Amino acid sequence: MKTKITWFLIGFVLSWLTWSGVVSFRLRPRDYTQSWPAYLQEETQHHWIRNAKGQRLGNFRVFTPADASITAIHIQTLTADGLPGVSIEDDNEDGSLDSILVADSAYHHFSMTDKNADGVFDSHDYTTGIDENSISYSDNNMDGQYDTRFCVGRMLHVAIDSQWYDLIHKDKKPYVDINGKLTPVKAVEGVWRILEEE
Ligand SMILES: [Ca+2]
Ligand SMILES: [Ca+2]
Repeated sequence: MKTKITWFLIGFVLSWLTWSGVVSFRLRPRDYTQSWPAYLQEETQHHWIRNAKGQRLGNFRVFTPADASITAIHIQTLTADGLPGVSIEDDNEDGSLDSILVADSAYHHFSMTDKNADGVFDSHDYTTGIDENSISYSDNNMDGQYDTRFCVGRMLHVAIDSQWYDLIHKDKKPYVDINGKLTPVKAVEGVWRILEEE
């Protein structure tokens, strides 16, 4: 989960903020990462933006993959950092759009994901920004209750019965501390529960 959220943050940065370097537009497909720092270019080896079509449409910049088999669109406003804006992608590469990310000019961003392409969202995330104090919250079953929260460089917190706990790993197994007692827990489709004694 930590990795997932870290990559969510990184993905946002890659997908979005670095596009602030994209200030000129050509209709022919091109690699929009060319003006990015080298480390970011390496991180985006397989991202469709490396071969994308960009165009200004009205008050927006619009990017789409040059490869028609890839399903994605990225819409920015005409500000230096492209925010506010919207990104819609096929994260699991099954041919269906399944991830919508909306970001505002203060770097708050919401994303919603339809993991099984049935047209119904399965999870959503809210991230408070991109600085080191930012927190990402995830509701992994769309019941209106966040199930995990993550601060960059800190522990993953999990919600059990509406109470937040630090997720502790011991002998490669997950636990939470409840009233001083190390209590085993498990995640079922991203929702954390106390592991019942067997
Ligand atoms: Ca779904
Ligand atoms: Ca939930």
